[in-house]
Amino acid sequence: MTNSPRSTIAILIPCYNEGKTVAGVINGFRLQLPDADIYVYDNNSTDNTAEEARRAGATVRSEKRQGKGNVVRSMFREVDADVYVMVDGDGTYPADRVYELIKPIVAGDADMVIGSRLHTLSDSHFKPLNRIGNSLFLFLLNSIFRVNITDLLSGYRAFSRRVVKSLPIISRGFEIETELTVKCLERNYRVVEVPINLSPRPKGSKSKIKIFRDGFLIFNTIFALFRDYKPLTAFGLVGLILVVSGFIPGIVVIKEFIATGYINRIPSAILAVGLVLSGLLVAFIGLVLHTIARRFQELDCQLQNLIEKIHQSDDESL
Ligand SMILES: Nc1nc2c(ncn2[C@@H]2O[C@H](COP(=O)(O)OP(=O)(O)O)[C@@H](O)[C@H]2O)c(=O)[nH]1
Ligand SMILES: [Mg+2]
Repeated sequence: MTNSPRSTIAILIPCYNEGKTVAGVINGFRLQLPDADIYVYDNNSTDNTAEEARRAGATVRSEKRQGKGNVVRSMFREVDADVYVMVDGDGTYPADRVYELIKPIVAGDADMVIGSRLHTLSDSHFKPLNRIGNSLFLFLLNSIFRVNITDLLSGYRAFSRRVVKSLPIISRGFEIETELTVKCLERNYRVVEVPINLSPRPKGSKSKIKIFRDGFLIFNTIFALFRDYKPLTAFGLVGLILVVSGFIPGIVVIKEFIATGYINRIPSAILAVGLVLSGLLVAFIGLVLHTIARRFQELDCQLQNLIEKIHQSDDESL
């Protein structure tokens, strides 16, 4: 590995009741990266996750606010390293692919590397419902944000310090992966995917995803990000639908007016005007939000440059 002597690596494992598998995950990563710092963030587990993790030699911290997003936020804030790897504590992700994951980050070629379970080169054990859900979200994401990601929800990722320390994340639960992906792409961070194979969870170990509740939250996150990051498209689309639906009663009224010179269908006329005006208003709001979002993007960019300059001058003065 082309790791510089100063590159420190942190393995972050968010855990909720993973007592059966967490030690295996820690040992797997220790074998691959003996010098890495391994952190397990225990989230009010009711089993022996914390003891198992401690016994396997990981640094165990506890996070009281339930939810993977809450845990990831605390991890990102508290842990200091140059390269970060995040992985599930359920033993489904292959530790021996970690080199492939961190290679682009260490080489400075990427800011986030996603271990993709759905890559054409992957051979993953997926439950059919999860596979369908994932493809549906991917289709939405790829069409809204015009990106080309093959796995939106993978929990096996590597990050540069820049992403970990500067990406503002607000998700509390399993929407975290969606948020990380979209925000990295929107900030123009370099996102790379590496194929990995997903193994099934061992018997007796349970997935924490609740398909409908978490599916709804992920949907919600995609739409919230759509609204916030692409307001002109989001509001423009709603505006267009309203204007077009205004034409349906409108055309009847216009035809009648052309034929008779009178407007007898007053309710239709009011409805048409109402729909067209609200459509225009919504589109106009989209335009205003778009301008504001652009200005914020510029500000964000300047802020990033400033932070980098400060870091550079800090490094030079050391
Ligand atoms: N800290 C924390 N970790 C969680 C929580 N829910 C799930 N996790 C962990 O997040 C990872 C992913 O969850 P998992 O159930 O494996 O989701 P799946 O991989 O999509 O089936 C696992 O390591 C879980 O232990 C939670 O509320 N808090
Ligand atoms: Mg998992």
